[in-house]
Amino acid sequence: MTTTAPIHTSGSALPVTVEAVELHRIAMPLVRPFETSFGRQTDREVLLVRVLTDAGEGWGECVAMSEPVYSSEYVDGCDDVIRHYLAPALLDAATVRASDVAGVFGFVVGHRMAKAAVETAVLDAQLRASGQSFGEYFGAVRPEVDCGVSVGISPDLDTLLEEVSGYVEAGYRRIKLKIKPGWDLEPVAAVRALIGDLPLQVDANTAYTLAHIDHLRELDEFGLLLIEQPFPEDDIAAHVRLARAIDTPVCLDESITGVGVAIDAIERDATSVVNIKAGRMGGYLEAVRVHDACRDRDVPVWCGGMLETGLGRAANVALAALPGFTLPGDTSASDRYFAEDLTESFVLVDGRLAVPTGPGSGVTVRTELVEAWAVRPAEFITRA
Ligand code: NPG
Repeated sequence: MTTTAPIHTSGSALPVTVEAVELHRIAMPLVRPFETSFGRQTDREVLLVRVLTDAGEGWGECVAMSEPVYSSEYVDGCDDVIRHYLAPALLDAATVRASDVAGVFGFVVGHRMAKAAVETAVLDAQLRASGQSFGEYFGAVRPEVDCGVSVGISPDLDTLLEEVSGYVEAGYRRIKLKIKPGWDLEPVAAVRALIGDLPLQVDANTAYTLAHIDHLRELDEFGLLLIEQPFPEDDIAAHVRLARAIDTPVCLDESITGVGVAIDAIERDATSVVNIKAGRMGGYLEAVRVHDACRDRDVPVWCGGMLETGLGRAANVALAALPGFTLPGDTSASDRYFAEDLTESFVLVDGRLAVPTGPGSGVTVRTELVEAWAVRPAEFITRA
């Protein structure tokens, strides 16, 4: 067992009183379409949460997609649950630290992405007021993080190889390919031939069934870092069977909704690597707990991505600087996603992004862009 850095959930950070919650809905075009086994996206609709507190403001980004195709959550649903349940509960609570927020929201079942967005906004306000960065609060141990890039399903192999070549040239330290039945061995073989021994992994987003085990075993010859979430999220047992059958490490994403599931999946040998996404787990505090549990069990973790703007990316990069994040994350530079980012841009230097050091998220939301990119008027929720 290793000793992990404790999360600084109390100490000098003073609680804040939330006076209002604002919900902003924006849409940003992606620089190129992103196709997965669950659909194709050409732009990113984003729900942003801003909390106004007695100690200043804080921002959080909700990672839910427009439609419930990655998980059951989606933007309209998150908007609704925040407006009707989470924001009123937060406004009713006298004063809160970020570490209290999960308890305040405990009466709402699920809706982790919505909860994460609000908790992050409170954490941002709290840390801005106390002058501490997300990285310091989470227990970051490095000033910059190794970055990978996630490559969508392409219309053909030539297009795929051209896209991958660009990312290799840009300096990414790992390539991840989206796969599905009918788009797996061939693209993986072609990319492996192109990139030599640069780290390569694949992500199936639940597109396979147990009937594909023999087929998936053929991936073993490509020396992949891991295969991510081949089977449905609630089927841990299927992943145990695959892990026994193949040499490629199995990594869970969608299945890991918190520390309890993470420990269970590890103890059952369903996963030997874990993808950590704070939104999927209800917030960065739970994400740190999952990191700690994995580290205690010598299970490497890496930071997933959900096509975040610079706001969400700032928090992800801070998280990815924790000691157990030993594999490059889906924490790519701003220009991999957007022509213009919502905050200052994240720029890849030698395959790495710098961890923001300013208070809170360390980045500034460009409110003129929030206004310019709005797809509906902002909603203001105040105490009843
Ligand atoms: O770089 O942010 C990124 C995208 C990384 O592939 C990525 N995310 O399944 O992990 C995933 C996938 C995803 C994207 C999931 C969008 C849901 C929505």
